Amino acid sequence: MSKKRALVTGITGQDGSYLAENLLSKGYEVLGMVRRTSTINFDRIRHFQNEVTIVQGDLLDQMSLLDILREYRPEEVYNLAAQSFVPTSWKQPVLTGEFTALGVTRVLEAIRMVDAGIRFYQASSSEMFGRVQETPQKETTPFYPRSPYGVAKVYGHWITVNYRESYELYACSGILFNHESPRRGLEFVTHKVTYGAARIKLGMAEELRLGNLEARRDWGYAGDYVEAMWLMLQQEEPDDYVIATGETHSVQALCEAAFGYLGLDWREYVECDPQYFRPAEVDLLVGDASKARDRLGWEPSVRFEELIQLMVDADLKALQMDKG
Ligand code: NAP
Ligand code: F7E
Repeated sequence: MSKKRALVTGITGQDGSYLAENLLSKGYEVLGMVRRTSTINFDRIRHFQNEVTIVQGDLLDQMSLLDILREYRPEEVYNLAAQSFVPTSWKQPVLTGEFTALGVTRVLEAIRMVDAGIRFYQASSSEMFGRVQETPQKETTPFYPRSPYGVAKVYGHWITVNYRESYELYACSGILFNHESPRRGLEFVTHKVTYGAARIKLGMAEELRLGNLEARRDWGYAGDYVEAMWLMLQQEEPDDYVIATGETHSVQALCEAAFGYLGLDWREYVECDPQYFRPAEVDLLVGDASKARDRLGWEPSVRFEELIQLMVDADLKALQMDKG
């Protein structure tokens, strides 16, 4: 039997790297879309780079997406590429809209034109709930985004639903709450804290400057969340699902967990810095993933404390290796 073929946009990102590994372990042939950069940024995929086919394309470039689908004819497309950092979306709102919103339409148009049988996953986000209209948030909770990123993701979600309803595409929107790992970008708060605490522990830094310590998030493990993406594309009917742990913790609790694990008191090292506060904040997110549990059989396997500890351990190890 021939292998199933999947295209992953954003393969060089956190989720793309875990999803590609996950698909390879299931026997898939994996195509990874990368955009042109002057220096190759394959840090997250280097260890399995030879097992995937790298194809060049960009969410800004419709022809490149059409060409990839025409040439490789994947059965599944996972659209993970985006401008994903919320603060940058205020600095570059138009570019964020081009990548994170219109980019989704470009992928869907390419699917519609090349093969409407291709199954499509869209990386939607809990940031769409923004100023939350109910708690916990589930698939039916109304959206109220609070950043240009959140607004762009609402567009991406609805265009996915619209193409499903207009053209009968098998298109799913996965509404994923924050998920983290040692491969998370260092600018996101979990990794900023675990890396910062590890540097302080090793005597490489003296303080850590953060923004709003009161914001609360539902943090899960990226490795668990990519399995949910795959499960969504294996059902009889396409649908939308919230993926979350159902627990919420503040940024302060994150500091307590990371510094505490290293035997440090976070209050001695963390400074609040106004530059990290946002023009509009998402104060509280906590998801209800019971639909995913009931229909996909999906459950998170890593809880908050364990997640933070595995990230601290990975940062300590990497920093010690750097030190020689
Ligand atoms: P990430 O680490 O920031 O990765 C983003 C990926 O998108 C990178 O591979 C990046 O390529 C690529 N990309 C950006 N612009 C592109 C363009 N114009 N054309 C082609 N590729 C482009 O993000 P992540 O954490 O893995 O998240 C994956 C997806 O899930 C994103 O859509 C994000 O918005 C969404 N999401 C994430 C979370 C979360 O908690 N992680 C939660 C909900 C939704 P370069 O390496 O070249 O920059
Ligand atoms: O912020 C607060 C900040 O940048 C979390 C993306 O993957 O998840 C991510 O978006 C919270 C916010 O993630 C700092 O104000 C305090 O309330 O780690 P973050 P995010 O904005 O929730 C969603 C689901 C996505 O879809 C996005 O793509 O932490 N915070 N101090 C800080 N945040 C940062 N980054 N840096 C600080 O110093």
